[in-house]
Amino acid sequence: VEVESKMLDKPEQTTQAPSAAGDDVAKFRAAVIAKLTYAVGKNPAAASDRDWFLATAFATRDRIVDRWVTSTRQTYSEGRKRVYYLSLEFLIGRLLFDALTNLEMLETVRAALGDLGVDLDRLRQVEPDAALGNGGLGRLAACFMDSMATLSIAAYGYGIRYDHGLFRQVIKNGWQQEYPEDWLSFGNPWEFERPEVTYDVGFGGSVEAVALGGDRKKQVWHPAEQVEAVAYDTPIVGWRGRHVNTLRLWSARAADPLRLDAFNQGDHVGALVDQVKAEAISKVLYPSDATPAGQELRLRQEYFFTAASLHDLMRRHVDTFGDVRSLPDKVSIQLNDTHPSIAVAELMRVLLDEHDIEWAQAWDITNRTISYTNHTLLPEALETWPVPLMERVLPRHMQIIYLINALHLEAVRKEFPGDDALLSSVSLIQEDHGRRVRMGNLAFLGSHSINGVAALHSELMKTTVFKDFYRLYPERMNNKTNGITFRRWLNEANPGLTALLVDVCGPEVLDDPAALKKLEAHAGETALHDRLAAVRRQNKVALARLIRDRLDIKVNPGALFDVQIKRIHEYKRQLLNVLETIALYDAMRANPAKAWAPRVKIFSGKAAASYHMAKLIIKLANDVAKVVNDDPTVRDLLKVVFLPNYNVSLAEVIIPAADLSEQISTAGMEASGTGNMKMALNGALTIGTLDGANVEIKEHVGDDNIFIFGLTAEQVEKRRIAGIDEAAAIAASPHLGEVLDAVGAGVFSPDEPDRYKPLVDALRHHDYFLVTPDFDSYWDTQRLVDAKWNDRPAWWTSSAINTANMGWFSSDRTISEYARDIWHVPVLQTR
Ligand code: B1N
Repeated sequence: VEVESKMLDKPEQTTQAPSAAGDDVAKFRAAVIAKLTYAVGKNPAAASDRDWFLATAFATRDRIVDRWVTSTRQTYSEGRKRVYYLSLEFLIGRLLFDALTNLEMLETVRAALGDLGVDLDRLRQVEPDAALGNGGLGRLAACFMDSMATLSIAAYGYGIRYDHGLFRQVIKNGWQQEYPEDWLSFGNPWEFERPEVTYDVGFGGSVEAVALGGDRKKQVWHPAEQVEAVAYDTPIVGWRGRHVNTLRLWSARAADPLRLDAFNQGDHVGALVDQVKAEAISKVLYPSDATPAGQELRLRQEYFFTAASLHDLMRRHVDTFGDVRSLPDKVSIQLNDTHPSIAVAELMRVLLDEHDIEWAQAWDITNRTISYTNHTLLPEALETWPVPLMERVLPRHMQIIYLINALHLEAVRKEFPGDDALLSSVSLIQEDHGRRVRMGNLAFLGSHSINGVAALHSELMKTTVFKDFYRLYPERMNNKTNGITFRRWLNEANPGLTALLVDVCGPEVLDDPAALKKLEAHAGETALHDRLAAVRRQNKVALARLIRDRLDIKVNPGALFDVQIKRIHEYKRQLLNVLETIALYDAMRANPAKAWAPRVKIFSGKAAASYHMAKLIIKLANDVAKVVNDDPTVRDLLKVVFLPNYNVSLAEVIIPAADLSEQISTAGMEASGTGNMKMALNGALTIGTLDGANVEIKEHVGDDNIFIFGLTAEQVEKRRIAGIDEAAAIAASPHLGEVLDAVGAGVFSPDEPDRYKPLVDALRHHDYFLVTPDFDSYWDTQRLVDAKWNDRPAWWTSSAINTANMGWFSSDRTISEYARDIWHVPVLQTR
C-alpha cells in the first residue's frame, strides 16, 4: 500500500510461543464458563447453542474492550484527527468470526469450546446476520470499518440502530414475500448501550428572529417536537487486533414515554402516540436500493442520525480541542451518498446559531470538514425533497439552504453571466415538477471532495449528474475505486484458499495483499491447479449441501457453478442471464449428446418490495428452474437454483464456491460493484460488461482471464439516442426470438400463460436496459466460457491469475487513498 501521508510506526509482529497456546485455551475455556454462568445465567448442562454463542461472544468482547480503551485513550492523548463515516446503512453481518479472525484467536477458541463439547462452527450459524443495509453501499461501509481499524485510523461509524434490518425473503410458489427481520430478539452481545450519551433531535416548529441590539439579530429555532437519540456502541477490531474503533448507532426514543394525563383519563392508546411516532424513526431499514424512498419518515431518519452524530462529534471536538474553529484540522466527515447530506445545513446551523460563528467562516469550516461519496448515476435514485415538506419538518435548515443557494447562485452569475441553463442546473432548488431541494447538489456544494466509486463511474459523474458542478469546481472531483476487506472475504469465507495462499506466497500475504502476485509465477503449474481445484471442490460440496437442505435440489459439484448474486434490478440484468439459461436449455435438449459443459445457474438476491418488474424476474427464474430441474433430458447438464434470502452469511458460502461470476449490468449503470471483486479474489472468472469496477478488474487480471462482452457505456448512450431497435436485434439473433416467444406464450407459466407478457413486451418495445442488443454477444461469450471450462488447465491458470492480481482491490488500499487524499490522516504501514 503506497501512502504519501505521514506513516504511523510499524507494529511489532506478534508471535505466539507454542507453550502459551495451551494456557490460552484453558483461560478462554474458563472465561466462557464464567460468562455462561454470570452473564447468560445458565449452567453448562442446560445451555443451548445460543447460550454458548452468547457466552463465547461476551468472552471475545472482553479481549476487544481492553484494546478499545487503549485505542481511544491514544487518540485523545495524541490529539489525533478523527474520521466520521456517516452512513444510513452498515451491512455488517455476523461478527463472531470477524472478531476471532482479527484477534487471531480462532484456533484457541475452537479448541477451548471443543474441550467443552461445543462446536464453534455450529455457534457461528446461530449468530443473527445483522442486515442493517440493502446491498453494496451498506456492505462497503462495513468493509471500510474493518479497514479503518486495521490501518489505525481514529474513525467512528455513525448510523441507525434499526430494530428490524432488511426484510427476510421467503420464496413462496416462486414469488418473493417479505417478512420482518428480527436480529435483536435474543439480544446483541456486541453492543454497549450508552444511556448517558443521549441527544435531543428537534423536528418542525418555527424560527424566531431575535434582536441582539444594533442591527444584529439571531435566528432561534423552536422545534415542535423532540426525539431522543440514544447511542449504542459496537467495537470494531482491526486486523491483528492493533486498533479498535467504534460503530455508534442511534436508537430513537420519545422524550416523554407516555402522556400520563391521557392515560389516566382512560385513553391508553392515545397516551402512547407520541412515543410510537418518535420510535418509528429507528424501527425499520428502508428496503430501497438505488431507488427513491420519498417518505417523510425517511427524511426524519436522515436528519435524526445526522443531527445526533454532529452533536456528538462537536461535543467531542470542543471537549478535546476547545474551539470549533479548528474543526477542519481535527475532523473529517465522510457522507456515504446523499442520505446524510442534511449535515451541510445542520453543521451550518450549529456553527451559526449555537456557536455564533459568522456566515463566511461557518461556510469555510463546513466545506473543509465535509466530503461526499456518490454511489449511483441512476437519475431516479438522486434524492430530492419537496420544499413544503422541508419547510415543515426542518424550517431552520430550509432557511439556511435558501441562503447558501442565494450566495452560490450569485457567485455563479458573476462568473458565467447570462448562462441561465447553468444557473438552474446547479441550483439547490429544482423548480419544475413542484419545487424540491436537490440533496446531491447540497452535498456537492458543501464538500471539498466529491468522489465516485470506480474509475468509469467517476468519469461519468463529470459528464452526467455533476456535469455543471464539474465546470465550477473541477478540482473537487476525484475517484476512489471501492475495495473489500480480505479478512472477511478471503480469510474467513475461504480458509482453504487462504492456507494455500499462505503456503505459496508466504505468510506476508496476510498483511500485504500485493504478495498475492507471487502466485502468478505458479499459475501454469499442474500441482497448483490440483490444489486450487481441491479447495474449490470442497467449497462447492458445502454449497451443494446447502442447496439440497434448503431447496431439495441435487446439484453436481463437478459442474460449472455460474453465480449471479446481488439485488434484483433491471439494470443488473438478471433477466439477460435467465434468457440465456432458457436458450441454453433449448440447445441442450435439441442436442443432449454434445460435449456441453455441465452448469449450475445460481441466482440469489432480494427485490425492493414495491418493485414489480424485479419481483416478476424472480418468479421467472423460479419458473424456469422448475421446468429445467424436472426435465430428465438435461439432468446431468443443467440445473437452475434460486437461493432465497440472500445476505452476508449466504454470500460467505456462495462466493468461495463460484466458478463463474456474472457482472452483466448495462454498461454505465453499475457504479462499481463489489461482489465482482469478492468472487475474482476467490478465483472465479468473470463474465461481464465494461461497467463499474469490472473495467479495472480487467486491467488487473488481463484480457485473457476475463470474459468481456456487450456494448460499452459510450455505445449504450449512442444507442439510446439513436433508438434501440429491439426488433432488429431480435431478428438478427439465432436464439432470442424463440426464447421470447416461449416466455411470452407461457411455456414456463402454463398456469398463467400471460404472466410474462409485460416482461416480454418491454423487451420488444422499450428495452431501456439493452438486453436484446447484448444478448448474442453474451451468448457467444458464454460459449467461450464453456470452451475454457473444458480445457481445465487453461481454466485454472486463469483462476490463479485472477487471485494473484486482485490485491489492489483490498479496501485497505481504498481507505489508504481516502486517508491520503481526502481526510489527510496518517495510516499504519502494515507491511
Ligand atoms: O453502491 C455500491 C456500488 O458498488 C454499487 O455499484 C452501487 O449500486 C451501490 C439508495 C443506494 N448505489 N446507490 C445505492 C443504496 C440505498 C439507497 O437507499 C441508493 N447503492 C449503490 C458501493 O459503492
